[in-house]
Amino acid sequence: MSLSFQTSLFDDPALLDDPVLGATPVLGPLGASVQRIELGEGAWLDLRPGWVGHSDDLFERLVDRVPWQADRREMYDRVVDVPRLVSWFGPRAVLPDPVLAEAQSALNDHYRRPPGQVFETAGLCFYRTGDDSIAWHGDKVGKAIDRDTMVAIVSVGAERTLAVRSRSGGEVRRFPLGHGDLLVMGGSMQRTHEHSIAKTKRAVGPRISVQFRPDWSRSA
Ligand SMILES: O=C(O)CCC(=O)C(=O)O
Repeated sequence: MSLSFQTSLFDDPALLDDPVLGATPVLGPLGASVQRIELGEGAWLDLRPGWVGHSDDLFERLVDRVPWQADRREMYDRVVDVPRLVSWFGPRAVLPDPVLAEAQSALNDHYRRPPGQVFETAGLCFYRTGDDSIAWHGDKVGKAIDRDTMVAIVSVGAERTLAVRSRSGGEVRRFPLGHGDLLVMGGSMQRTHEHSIAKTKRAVGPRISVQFRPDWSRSA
């Protein structure tokens, strides 16, 4: 599959090193380049723009290599279709590009995850057009809803906006994500806040989001 989108300003075409696979995606450092945003109620976000270099090449690889499936999600008492494609890689699964395994390991090192909270699954979502979206929700899998946890999102392809709001009301904050950006949701975020990717009528290109999570089904 080949899709066109505006390439990242961080991806230097002169560095393309394989006519088929393109340049090898690479990770930048974390450390001081990560910006913490406190959201209140114990929730926080970390942002690291452009963490993955050659992210457009990673996007193309994931489009081709990942076994994409239609998404369905429990909403109240029903299971409904969600407009986007998904693929899930459980603990010890071989991830669809080596840079994703490097990213998972770098995140575990940077955040020093305790037992039961180590990033070990990867959920991939493919937003093909501005019609693909995910409604307001907090991640509530397994037993993690009653404790602090972390979800790390790497975005490649075109920019889409992740919106965040407190469950108790107040302002909606918007974070444009794409082209190799990293966003990490932490603290109480999945209990006290919700997030979404809204549909847009703007002519946006396709985006893939990679979400690293603990294996919440095994969290003690
Ligand atoms: O697309 C994203 O980056 C967010 C996806 C998300 O919130 C989810 O799948 O639960």
